Amino acid sequence: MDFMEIYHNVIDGQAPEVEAGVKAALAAGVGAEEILNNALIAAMNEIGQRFEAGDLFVPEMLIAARAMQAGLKILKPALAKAEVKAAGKVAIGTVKGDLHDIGKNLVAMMLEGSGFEIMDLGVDVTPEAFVSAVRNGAQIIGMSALLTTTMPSMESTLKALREASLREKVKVMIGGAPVTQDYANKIGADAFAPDASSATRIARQLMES
Ligand code: B1M
Repeated sequence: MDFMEIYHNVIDGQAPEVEAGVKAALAAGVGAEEILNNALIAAMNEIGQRFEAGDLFVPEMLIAARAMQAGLKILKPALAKAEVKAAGKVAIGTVKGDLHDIGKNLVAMMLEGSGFEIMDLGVDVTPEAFVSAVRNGAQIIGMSALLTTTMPSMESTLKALREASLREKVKVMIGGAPVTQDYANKIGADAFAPDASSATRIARQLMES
């Protein structure tokens, strides 16, 4: 399968064409994860590199992101082959000050697909909102950050959980492009996941630990 057409349509921000391309690829029997990795995520990586090089700016990045989201919407049912039994309750959000939600949505989608109940807290989520989610039954907190400047909010959330005496009641998983295992160790999170499929595997392990 040649993914270049979908790839270029994401970069050019052509949402209807991306939607049509993803539908056609699925109809031709191409796997959803293959489309995701080789067309959608690959295109966003290219966008990131061009942005860094100063070849494009925020508006172009935003329309490319919208085009990617349009493709993701079509992939969702194929990625989320829901299992019957709820594997656990996960409250997921992008941390305070950070508006990037594509990776967070992808992780939520994959978790949902592997049987987790998802409380999607959205973007720009304060430590207090994560704390409330634990009071409302979340067994795992999933925090996403795409900016080095917003990563410290993960540590603030852990502090808020300790101050509310809830830290022992919940597992905390973190992720996002600038986040690392070292950072997770440093701030005392229970786990780091580098991508959406490992997030699913790790969330299951956290429920068993
Ligand atoms: Co932004 N942006 N952006 N941006 N943006 C980055 C992150 C950047 C790396 C681009 C660059 O310079 N190369 C850079 C950050 C630099 C840094 O801090 N180190 C950057 C910047 C600087 C900014 C602004 C400050 C730009 C400005 O205004 N001057 C601004 C900040 C706004 C804010 O948040 N307050 C900004 C704005 C935006 C847009 C709004 C235009 C748009 C976001 C639209 C949206 O999300 N709805 C945007 C985009 C699209 C990007 C890039 C191009 C793509 C991000 C993306 O969606 N990737 C990005 C460059 C890049 O990362 N290549 C960039 C695809 C996605 C599937 O990957 O999110 O990494 P990712 O998620 C992965 C894993 O990380 C992991 O699983 C996912 C799937 O495998 N994962 C988890 C993510 N969360 C997880 C949670 C988990 C586990 C795993 O557990 C809970």
